[in-house]
Amino acid sequence: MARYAQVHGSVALITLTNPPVNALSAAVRHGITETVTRALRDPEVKSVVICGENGVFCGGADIREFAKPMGGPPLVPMIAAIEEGDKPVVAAIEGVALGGGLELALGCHYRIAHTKALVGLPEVTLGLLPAAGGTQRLPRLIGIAPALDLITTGRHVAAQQALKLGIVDQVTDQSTVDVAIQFAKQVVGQPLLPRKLSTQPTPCPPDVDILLEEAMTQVKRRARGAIAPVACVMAVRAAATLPYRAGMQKEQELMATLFRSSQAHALQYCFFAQRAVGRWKLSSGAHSGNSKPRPVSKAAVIGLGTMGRGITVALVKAGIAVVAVETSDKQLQMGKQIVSEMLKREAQKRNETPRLDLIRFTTSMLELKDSDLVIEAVFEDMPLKKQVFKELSSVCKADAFLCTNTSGLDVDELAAVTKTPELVVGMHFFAPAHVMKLLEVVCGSRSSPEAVATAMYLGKRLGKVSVAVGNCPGFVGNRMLRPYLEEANFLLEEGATPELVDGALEEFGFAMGVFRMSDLSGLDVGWRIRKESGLTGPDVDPSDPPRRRQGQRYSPLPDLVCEQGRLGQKNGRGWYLYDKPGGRVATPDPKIHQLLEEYRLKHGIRPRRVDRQEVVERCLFALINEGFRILDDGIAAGPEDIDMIYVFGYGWPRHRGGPMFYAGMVGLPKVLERLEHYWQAHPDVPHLEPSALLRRLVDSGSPPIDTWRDFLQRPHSQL
Ligand code: 3H9
Repeated sequence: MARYAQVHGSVALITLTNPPVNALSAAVRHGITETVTRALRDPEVKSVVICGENGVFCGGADIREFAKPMGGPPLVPMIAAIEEGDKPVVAAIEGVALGGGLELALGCHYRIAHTKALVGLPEVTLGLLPAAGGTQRLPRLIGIAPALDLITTGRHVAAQQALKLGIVDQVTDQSTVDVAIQFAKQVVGQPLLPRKLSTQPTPCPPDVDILLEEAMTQVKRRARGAIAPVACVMAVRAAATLPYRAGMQKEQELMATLFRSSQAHALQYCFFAQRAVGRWKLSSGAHSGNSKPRPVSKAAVIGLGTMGRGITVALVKAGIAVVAVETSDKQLQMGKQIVSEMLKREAQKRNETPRLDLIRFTTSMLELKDSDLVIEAVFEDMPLKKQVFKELSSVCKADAFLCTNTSGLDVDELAAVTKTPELVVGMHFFAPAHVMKLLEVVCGSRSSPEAVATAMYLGKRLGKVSVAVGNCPGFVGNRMLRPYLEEANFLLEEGATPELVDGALEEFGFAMGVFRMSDLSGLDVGWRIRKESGLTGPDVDPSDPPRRRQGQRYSPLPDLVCEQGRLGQKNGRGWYLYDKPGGRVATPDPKIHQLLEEYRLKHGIRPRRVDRQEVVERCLFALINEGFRILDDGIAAGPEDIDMIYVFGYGWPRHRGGPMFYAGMVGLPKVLERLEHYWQAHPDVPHLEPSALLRRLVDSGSPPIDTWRDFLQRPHSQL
């Protein structure tokens, strides 16, 4: 796990060997301890170089070992032994030096990095802090402010930037190991004490207390309830105010608390779930391992509305040529102007030239004849989409993939109007499509494994977390959103206000509560869908009472709000009042409170006090319950898929792991009991009826989430 070699007579070369990222497993730590001891003892060895196999220095502690009892030598004394030794040790950093990997490098006396290397302390993203001396050595090396930035955000820093910050001593585009070996020979005999970071004072500006206080305020505001960023600031404060040993003591204490926290478990679950969703599997037996994607060098986007523009920008950013189609010259010019501005802004951020040359804007569908893959992003209207797909089927080459960016319409119905239904697949992007990380890849009943593989791979190229889902109304994300929104409306009827509901959900960790989110998306979107489904408007069954539709409870409140011309942020009035049309500053609106009071009076509802716990339980347990149904229906392969959809597409707080993980944390019996309770109180709300899968899991003793797949009964799997 750590290879030892003696090179050029006097340099010991220690190579970490634990593919793919040389994580510091017990065996690797054992290997390092043994080889370093050997190098320090060998009189022939004058200096040491530590590097990693296969062009990767080290990805940090082995996260898979966190769930097991600790074995092997601990990191802190291992790194201390390297630093305390009397021979210079040089870290040769290729690929990445992250977390414990960078902490190991900070314990070395010198650091040489390859130009393409990345360094960072991402522990905070796993609910932890750098607890192998990172919070104490990094501030001593680069100062409090930059160390706070790196440790509290966990961001990766490219080699040149690391050089500027003083994290590395030299950057090379040659063989890093060769350069490090030469360097190691040259520094023999030079004083080592100034290179031992633990012996150095932390450089502190005179206003360090203010700096730390401001950092704490900022971190708390951004953290949305996550505890690790707060602990990171406390640990850096210790580096600024305490001697090294006492600082290390504080680092250990804080780590012990974090390590046991449910947030750390949730964030580590997310780390693995994010990677697991890439390994998709269909009930036909096709999976990511046996289905090859086809290359996409030329794509097309139909429709340059909000979604089409974002998708075009995402494709161009990935270096893919795009034909962008609109129906009229006017629409085309408008789309072209906005896309160009978006691309310029994006390029400016990255200090690059905008690749406008990659896009061909046209009103002619005939220009699609050599596109490898087309993404339709027209208005969410089935007859219109069908017409587009018919046309695509006749103008595109026979093997072109035809994708629809629908947020919930039937992919099979669209596929049925084409000559190649096996090449039709859904690609559900989230707005803004060039920013949001989630892509739902909707597998129709006739989508070929190659079509699914290509859409999944394209998503990866666009930097998305792609999740394969089955075809049903709303797919996974929007299907689960429906009970969530409905419960929020029912709570308003019963006595809550938009700000109470949003406050509870934001306190839970959502970036935005349900009503602020609806205002942002535009209230007319849902209104149109409700009209089309006969829930409101002229098609409503006249025998339905006002608060009942299609045999179940219905709240017409969102329709009333729209009828008053309140469409959300875009016209400055929705569930809240905004500073201006398109403005973002939301204030509670007395007119909404009045509307609620009149509504309750009209319908004879006596308002009652709704507390925050009820908001969280009613909204989130209803959403989770639908998640269990989705699993049983075979619309999502496993709970990880649902969780990643919610974390990356719907603002679910990552430190709570996603809805299904959260259900496990709360305890499935409790979720079941609360759903039973609310269903009894509201028997006309079918989504509160506990799902069969939830009951089966509870009956089976509430097994851990990684075994839930064994309990799925999927006679009609859609995947
Ligand atoms: C830490 O260091 C605590 C310390 O302060 C000490 C405290 C005492 N462990 O992402 P990829 C696996 S905490 C175990 O697809 P890429 C990963 O699961 C750690 N496994 O590749 C995947 O497995 P699979 C701080 C790990 O090239 C495979 O490697 N470090 C680890 O896109 C490939 O990964 C971090 O937070 C690990 N540390 O990205 C860094 N890292 O094939 C976490 C990766 O079975 N890692 N795996 O799905 C990363 O950010 C990325 O993996 C990295 C490579 C950038 C390294």
